[in-house]
Amino acid sequence: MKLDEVTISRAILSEQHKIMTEYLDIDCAVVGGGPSGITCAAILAQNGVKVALIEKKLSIGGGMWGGGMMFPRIVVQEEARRLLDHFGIKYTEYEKGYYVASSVEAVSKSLAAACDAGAEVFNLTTVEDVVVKEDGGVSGLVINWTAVEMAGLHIDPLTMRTKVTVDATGHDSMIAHMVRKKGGALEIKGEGFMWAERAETNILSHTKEVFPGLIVAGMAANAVGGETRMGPIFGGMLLSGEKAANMIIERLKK
Ligand code: 48H
Ligand code: FE2
Repeated sequence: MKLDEVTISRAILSEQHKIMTEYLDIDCAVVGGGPSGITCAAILAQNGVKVALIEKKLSIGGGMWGGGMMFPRIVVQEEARRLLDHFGIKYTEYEKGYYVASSVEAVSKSLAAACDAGAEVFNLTTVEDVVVKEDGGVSGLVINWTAVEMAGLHIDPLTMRTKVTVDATGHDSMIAHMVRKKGGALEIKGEGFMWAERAETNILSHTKEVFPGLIVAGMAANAVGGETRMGPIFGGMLLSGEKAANMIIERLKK
């Protein structure tokens, strides 16, 4: 077949324009494409929720790619093994209840599941603010190209409307900080020292709506909740993403 460069360009622009326009109004935005955000977006999409996974970096995966200290392996405990199975991620049992998986496979397969189910991924996109109107809850996100932020250019953003937003931005809990900075009634307690068992035990109780329309998941949940960190055990991230998704599915049914 004959190839035309301009047709290639037009195909990209036309398709992405269609998708972006369609996704300006969605059920749920998951901000942050780390393990908790991917899991959340995958389960939402698998349940028919119109969900955008927004990631500021080029690649999705957040802190999971690097495993523990760049050894590309993650540990997942018994309680979360079913989520490895759910995504078809292979693992070996190191000791009773300690499962070891490839971090690269874990990112790839969970992300593939999210894409297969219809989650739309917006990478290279930074959430720089939230929309809060008279009802007092988060009802939208203010987005811009990450490249604009990196270049320090003063270019105004665009906005998308959401019924619910998930802050899955990891240690920095960026969305919660934005809400608080602008006077939202939201307490951010800050992340504690390393204590894996405590962090993994309590993460689900911190995975909750912390401000109307805003649910925190993954490391952001522990950072907002004043909880400890856990190092390269990822069961809590997967379970937290799943819990956030289930809360949203229930809410959208009402
Ligand atoms: C768009 C943004 C923005 C923004 C940030 O850090 P993550 O992997 O997050 P989690 O919570 O799913 O997983 C945490 C895990 O990776 C980890 O660090 C663990 C378990 N640590 C334990 C320990 O002891 O250290 O991913 C968050 C993602 C990243 O990819 C960011 O680039 C992205 O969010 N992000 N995306 N707009 N404003 N801010
Ligand atoms: Fe971390």
